[in-house]
Amino acid sequence: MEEETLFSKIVKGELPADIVFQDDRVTAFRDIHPQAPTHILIVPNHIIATVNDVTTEDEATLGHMFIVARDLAQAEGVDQDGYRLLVNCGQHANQEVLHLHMHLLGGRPLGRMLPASA
Ligand code: DGP
Repeated sequence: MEEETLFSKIVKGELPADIVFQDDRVTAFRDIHPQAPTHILIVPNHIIATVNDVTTEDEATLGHMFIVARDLAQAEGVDQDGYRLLVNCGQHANQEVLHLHMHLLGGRPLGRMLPASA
């Protein structure tokens, strides 16, 4: 059996979180260290460690994450001004939690995606 993650425990209700959406495929909850007025994490309910571990069987769930992100952006009132969807993968991206997650960030100008230096 797949090893539990912080986020799989949140999905199952075994750890507390401010859950803003949940269905049979994905769960969305507020980031514990928000970096913007809206900072929500959208995770697949089943554990996919990183983008490197995605399979074709995950396609529908990953697509669904974008639908949920769109709806949450609207619900949060950030859809018109714009927002950022971000997925970190691995060490160089500072992925902290090995359970694939999409960050939804908005509510203020977010600046450039990365500093200008390559
Ligand atoms: P990343 O660097 O992409 O792996 O981002 C992990 C995010 O997860 C980070 O912004 C902080 C957030 N986070 C870590 N632990 C918890 C937790 O227990 N609860 C919640 N709500 N967020 C967490």
